[in-house]
Amino acid sequence: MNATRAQLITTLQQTQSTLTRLTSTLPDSALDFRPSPDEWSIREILAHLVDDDMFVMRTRLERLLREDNPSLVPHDEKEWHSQRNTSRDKIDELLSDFAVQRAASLGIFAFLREEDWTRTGYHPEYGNFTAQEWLAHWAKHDLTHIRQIEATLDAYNRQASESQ
Ligand code: NI
Repeated sequence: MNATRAQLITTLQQTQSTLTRLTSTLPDSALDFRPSPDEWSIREILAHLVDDDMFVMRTRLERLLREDNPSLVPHDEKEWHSQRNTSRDKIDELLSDFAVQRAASLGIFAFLREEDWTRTGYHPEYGNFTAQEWLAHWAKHDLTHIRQIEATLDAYNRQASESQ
């Protein structure tokens, strides 16, 4: 396995422990805090990461592997947010659901043979991409949302100290 690929997989492996470290002991007031009315709370970011692994990221990877250059459909996050299942929104549920989904996703990456990494799909926003490029996109998506959680937590802590 090449170094970049191994590094990207390590990034995906580390997300679960990073999310746990950042969020597992937060009070509900921090989990539900919004930096602004149209931004997601930390709880919603975690739910997005669970659902994305289950319904978007891994589903697209599976289609890449099973179909020849499948045409993938854009995922509407606003629609997702308004329709999402909120029945497993407790912090321990979100973190354990993420662990299960991420393990399943990593299981697929571990299963790929060298020739599988060059399989392609087409997406209207991203154009043509390979399984390898999808892995890079996925790792970047993790890091973007981890930074978003950190920034939201900073904003929460700032307003909490200002209101004292
Ligand atoms: Ni996202």
